[in-house]
Amino acid sequence: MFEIVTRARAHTYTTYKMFALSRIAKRSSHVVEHSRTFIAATLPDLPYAFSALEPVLDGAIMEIHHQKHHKAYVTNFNAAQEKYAEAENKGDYQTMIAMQPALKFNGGGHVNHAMFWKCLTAPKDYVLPEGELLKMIERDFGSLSAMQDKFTASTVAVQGSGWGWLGFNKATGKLALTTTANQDPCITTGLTPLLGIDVWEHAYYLQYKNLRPDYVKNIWKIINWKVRSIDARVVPCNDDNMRLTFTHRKTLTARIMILQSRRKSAVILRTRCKYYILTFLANIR
Ligand code: MN3
Repeated sequence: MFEIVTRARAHTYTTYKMFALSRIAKRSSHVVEHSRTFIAATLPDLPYAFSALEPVLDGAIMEIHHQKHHKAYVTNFNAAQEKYAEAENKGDYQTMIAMQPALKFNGGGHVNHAMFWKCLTAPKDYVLPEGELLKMIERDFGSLSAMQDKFTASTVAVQGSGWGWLGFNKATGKLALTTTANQDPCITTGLTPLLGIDVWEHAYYLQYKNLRPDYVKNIWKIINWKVRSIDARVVPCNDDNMRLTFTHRKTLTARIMILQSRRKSAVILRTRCKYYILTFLANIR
């Protein structure tokens, strides 16, 4: 899904299939030269045909939304990343700071849409949420329909362009609803996103015109609850997956280290006991 573009001072480009951000420093006699790499975003394929979501969402909307809008966010995000990398390479802090809005807007546009496509499914494949997620929805909102009503009301009320979200609050262990303006990702509110609905006019206007409430009410018929599970709380269907997997790995490593140190302590204790017993036996002889 990603490829890394490495920009070196010599203006040579090399592409690696890697998943990590890295920095290589080369020393010469007078200068420290940095080659900055960044993860170039790529437009993901839709997991269904453009027309698969009809009659809730027209194929024409899906095609333009994915091929034009999402693609533009990807292109502009990569251009911003490259410009940022160049500025960082030169220690040009003014430009680095000035690039933040472009990174947030276009990067947000990319991650939000990449998640949005996965949140939808063909009407024929629709199934209700179940298991741990349903239990959490019922615990935190009373019922699925109560959550949907609250979500619809807050999302329809977004002023201008933005997104409605169902997220998980790691601090409280509860689900929560929120909205964001423009392309601000859900994570900027402190919630881990589980479900996002795009209420930019480009997402519905061709079909629903000015009737945003009808669009949001109808979209519940094509929400893909199948990918939600207990894991949805910690593994949302977006690019956070890698970071969270890394967190899991770190936790696992920490647990192994504790176990190893306990085992080591036990061995030391056994050795010491043996030593004391032998010393004691030697003394009484
Ligand atoms: Mn959109």
